[in-house]
Amino acid sequence: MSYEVENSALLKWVHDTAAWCTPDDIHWCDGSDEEYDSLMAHMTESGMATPLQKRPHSYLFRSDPSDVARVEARTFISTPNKDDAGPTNNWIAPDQLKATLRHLFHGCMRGRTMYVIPYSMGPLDSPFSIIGVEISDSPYVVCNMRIMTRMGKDVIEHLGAEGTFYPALHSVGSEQDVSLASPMWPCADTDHKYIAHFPEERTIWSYGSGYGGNALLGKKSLSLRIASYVARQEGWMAEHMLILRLTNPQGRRFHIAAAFPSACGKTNLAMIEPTLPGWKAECLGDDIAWMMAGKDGRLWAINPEAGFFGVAPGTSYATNPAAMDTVRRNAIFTNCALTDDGDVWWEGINGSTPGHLIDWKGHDWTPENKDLAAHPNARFTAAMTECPVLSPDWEDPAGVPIDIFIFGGRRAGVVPLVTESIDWDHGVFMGATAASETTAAATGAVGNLRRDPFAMTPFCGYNMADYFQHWFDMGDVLGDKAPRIYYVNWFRKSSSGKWLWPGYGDNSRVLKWICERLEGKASAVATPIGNIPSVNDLDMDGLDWSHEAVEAILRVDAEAWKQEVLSIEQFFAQFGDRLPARLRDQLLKLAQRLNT
Ligand code: SAT
Ligand code: MN
Repeated sequence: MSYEVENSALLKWVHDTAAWCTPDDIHWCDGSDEEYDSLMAHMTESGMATPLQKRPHSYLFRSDPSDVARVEARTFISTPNKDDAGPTNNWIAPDQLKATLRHLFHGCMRGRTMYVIPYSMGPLDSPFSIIGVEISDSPYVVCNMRIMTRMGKDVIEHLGAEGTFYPALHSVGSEQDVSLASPMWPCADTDHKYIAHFPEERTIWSYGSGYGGNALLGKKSLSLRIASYVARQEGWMAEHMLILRLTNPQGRRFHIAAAFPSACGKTNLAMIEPTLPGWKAECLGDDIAWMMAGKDGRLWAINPEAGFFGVAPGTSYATNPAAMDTVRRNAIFTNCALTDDGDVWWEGINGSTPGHLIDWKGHDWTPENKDLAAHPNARFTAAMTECPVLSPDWEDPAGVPIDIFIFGGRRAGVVPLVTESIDWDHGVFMGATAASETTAAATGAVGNLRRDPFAMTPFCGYNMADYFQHWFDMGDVLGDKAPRIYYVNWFRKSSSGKWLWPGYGDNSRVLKWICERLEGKASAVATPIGNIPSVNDLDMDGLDWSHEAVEAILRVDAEAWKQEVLSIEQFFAQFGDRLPARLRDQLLKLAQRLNT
């Protein structure tokens, strides 16, 4: 140990866990450059990591082909009472789940080193911040946690003798369970994977996966699942949202928090480079927002993370130049393809397709190959500080005051480009009924429509109906200082299947309309589903567009929305009596507006 640990609760937990998981060694992480480099050197030696000749201080990893995304079917919210986990979560009683896991974790670290990873979600000096300690037998996890969180010695110092921490235990699986999987990227087969959360104890146990949200437990597990549970108890919010600052040509700042399901463009919007002259965007976060009412009555937000874990495919200098610059150095890539001259490559990176690659499974690949060279959920890990459009205030311990909430998802039809909520309750209804076609970020079929309220379905650590109520309660607290709520859909298609909206930097046109609504400058048309810009309200300067095309993307089809009402009714039914009356009331009002 390169530092003194005085926290007896931590020492005891580490000692007990070692006795149970029986690692060969224990390594207390200090978070230093030397530690990172030495772990990378070891992983390079063992063949797990490939240093990239073309990108300074960057490495490529390939997962086992079965361990490429979050496993929602194996993710559990283990509250004593099943109803407290609710119908959208998998549940096993804590005693039973712990018994199963005790057995699996028993001796599981034999032959490996156990890493103790102290980390802080949020800047150490922020009242928002939470200290976690992850125990893991994966050096890949250590290196990713170093980028994604504030990790190491400073956290131990801050914790002191008496401080409390949220414990998270992670193993890629015992030798017995991983024997069939690739030795380079150990993981257990699907039936033995468990991403288990015990919200009452603020504890996480994750077994059998080394991938992303399954293994980097500060992210989805602590900062969303456990934090959302705690936030409700304590009266704050933990949301699956990017944070963005937009400054208009007159210098007025707007802070936006936006929720979209995984792999629906949060990172792109978080790093948007507006195509509208005079508008400036700064990134504060791309995945998670923790928010509290401040003394001034407004809602203040921080990003608890210190890095990006973004989807690589589709990222290019055309779609997200800031992300491309963010990963030029000091990055980790997972399941991207490798070029012959030692760079990473993925579908949609633009430029000519190389004549030869090593694909994400480690096989030779040529353009004739029908398989994708990079996995569609291939990822990059990069520090926030590498981002060229990072806001200088990204680490402000007080956070930033949120003016605007945006919800959205992928919808080929029905949902217009942008809709303004009528009031807070209607905005909560919009968030609660958000729907999206599924992506590769979770295992399972891609392209199916699912309701994903507030983009929190896989991340809410308690009954979603209570979560809806929490949103109403927060609205009551914030009153007229509450952010205004919008719903966007960048993904609407024409009947011939073409995208109707250019997206990316041109999304600034929609953001401009939203900001001007807040200023009382822009007009809107009231429709049964909310307020929508008329064609002339959107700034289309410099775009090659037709009146009909913009009309098509703003169209509200009442008949399609009547079908939507039926589907929402069905979706709400699963929550039974626990569904807030205010949501039922919103559905009724929508149906009435559509029928008149
Ligand atoms: O793998 S993660 O859960 O971290 C990424 C995501 O699905 O959003
Ligand atoms: Mn996410």
